[in-house]
Amino acid sequence: MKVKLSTAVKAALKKGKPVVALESTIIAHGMPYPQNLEMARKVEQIIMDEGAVPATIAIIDGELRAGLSAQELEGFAKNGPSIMKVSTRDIPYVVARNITGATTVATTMRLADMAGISVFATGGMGGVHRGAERTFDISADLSEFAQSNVAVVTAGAKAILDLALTLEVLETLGVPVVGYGTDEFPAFYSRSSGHKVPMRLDTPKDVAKLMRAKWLLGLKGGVVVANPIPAQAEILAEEIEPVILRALNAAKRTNITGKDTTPYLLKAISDATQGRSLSANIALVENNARLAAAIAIAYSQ
Ligand code: PSU
Ligand code: MN
Repeated sequence: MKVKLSTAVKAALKKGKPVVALESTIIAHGMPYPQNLEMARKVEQIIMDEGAVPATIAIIDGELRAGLSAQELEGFAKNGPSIMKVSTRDIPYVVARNITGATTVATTMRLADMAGISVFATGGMGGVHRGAERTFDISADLSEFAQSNVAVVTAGAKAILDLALTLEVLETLGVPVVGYGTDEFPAFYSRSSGHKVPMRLDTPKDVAKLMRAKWLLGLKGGVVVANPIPAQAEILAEEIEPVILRALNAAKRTNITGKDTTPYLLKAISDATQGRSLSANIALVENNARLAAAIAIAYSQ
């Protein structure tokens, strides 16, 4: 089975031109309408302005897709949470039953790899949830980094997670975690987390070199490119942490588990900050798209 490519994505890949994959779960489950649609359009525009081709990835009527039409993008934004959130374990079910699904970071990485797309921009990757020693809630995004040969530009990992444990699991899985212009692992809404990254690079060209080195060595799997949120959009950790703790408590009280956890927390935090966390989230996705395009361009040269 192949990923069906849009005309633009197909032409770019054929000529070895830079392509940047984008996920659809962030549209359907990560943000409310209409901000999600504005974000999805803007991010595609940023990638085109930088000189690369955007490839938003999704599954439509059971068909694996890279590169959506304007109408399809709008459908994901408008139908939001009523669309299935598809992690890697769900792919066979969705395909076999011709279902339409939004792809998480894990699933988007897998389909990007299948399509031959090496760079992907998201907001913040999934990771080890706080309290995972009880719940075992560890995002499939992490295991996918051991599988799919894709560099993912992410604003660290979401601050709702346990960042120390997330970094430990990435180390175990053999995944390079690159601080882009930083020595610290960024914490999604905040630029710093207090956790050091194992390596730092400062230019798209150097990231492209690391990607090439990894895959030429036959080292399977992805690369985390941890790109801090722009300073003017950040919410300081001490300010957002109490809000996160309240959201985590509310999730526990209402028995939110499994794949509902991340969308629930993002919404609760956005409600509690009157949308300030949503603005921060949008700013960091745009920032990641810009860097991903530059890396894709460097990698294609
Ligand atoms: N980044 C964001 N918003 C999001 C996500 C990432 O800024 O909503 C999504 C991605 O699709 C990621 C998912 O894969 O959150 C993580 O979900 P889980 O913790 O259930 O694996
Ligand atoms: Mn989970």
